[in-house]
Amino acid sequence: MTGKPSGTILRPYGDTTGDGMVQVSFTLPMPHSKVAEGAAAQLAGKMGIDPALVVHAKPMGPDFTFFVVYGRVNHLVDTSKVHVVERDYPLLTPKEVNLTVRKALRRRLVVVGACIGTDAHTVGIDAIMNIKGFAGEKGLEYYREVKVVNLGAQVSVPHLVERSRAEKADAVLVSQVVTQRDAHLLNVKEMSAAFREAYPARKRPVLIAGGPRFDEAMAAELGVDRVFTRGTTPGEVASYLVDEIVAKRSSMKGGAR
Ligand code: B12
Repeated sequence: MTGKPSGTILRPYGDTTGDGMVQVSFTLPMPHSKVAEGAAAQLAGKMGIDPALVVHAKPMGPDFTFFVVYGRVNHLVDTSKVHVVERDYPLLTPKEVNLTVRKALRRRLVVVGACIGTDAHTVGIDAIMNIKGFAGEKGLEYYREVKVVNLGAQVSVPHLVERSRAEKADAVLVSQVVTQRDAHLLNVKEMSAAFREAYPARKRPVLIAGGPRFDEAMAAELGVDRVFTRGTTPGEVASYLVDEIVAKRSSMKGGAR
């Protein structure tokens, strides 16, 4: 094997193409010592990294040590067997979004958003919803034909359902950043179940979950229509909403209400 990518089969690369070198980091619950560094190398070995070089070890308080390990793996990656969720809707400009909503719905599209459960990480949902936006794009508040109701942090599911009903929401956007004990998954499942119970199937708002540690392929499992993850921009969300609500659903529901 020359190390050169052959077709869809790849090796990772550190110094020379295809040399198999990777870098990983982790924390062990033990004070920093030579034994701790040996333990880190042992773990890396068990992960298939051979040889494994501990290139960084830093005490994290008296009882923990953080490591960076650099070394070679022999695994190959087959890109033809990778499954990802590709964007299946056209990216629209704010002008196109406004025009399409106005023409098709003849009213503003209503979006209700919140961080649910105990999660107080609002920066992500604010990046999508608030006018200041993200990555050079303005948030949904900037879109004239989108009414944005951002409920903020630590919103309970019953309150979210109640506000969505009161606002006649077309879409509900929830953010989950904390993943401890799978809180993000459990909270989103609870949310989607509550919406299914509260609405007849055809009247239910589009449900979107977002946050940095979601897997986009989990939408069905979580009971939502779409999952957005790291690096999402407001324009992607607006374009998805138009595609889902205007193009796919308004024919079912009857656009104006
Ligand atoms: C800022 C921050 C805080 C701030 C939050 C302030 C606020 N108003 O949001 C404060 C200080 C309050 C905080 C508190 C805590 N935090 Co904190 N925090 C962070 C930090 C540094 C940055 C998060 C952030 O703002 N990212 C920027 C935004 C723009 O990115 P984003 O959230 O990924 O959002 C993007 C996408 O994911 C997506 N997206 C996100 N949501 C949604 C929703 C929808 C609908 C859509 C479409 C898209 C979308 O779009 C966004 C733009 O692309 C992270 C570490 C890190 N570097 O990520 C830790 C981190 C998230 N926090 C963490 C923890 C543990 C906590 C605390 C529990 C700490 C403590 N012991 O008290 C508390 C929990 C408080 C609570 N009740 O939730 C951990 C979570 C670990 C885990 N496994 O869950 C992290 C990862 C730090 C770490 N490495 O340990 N935190």
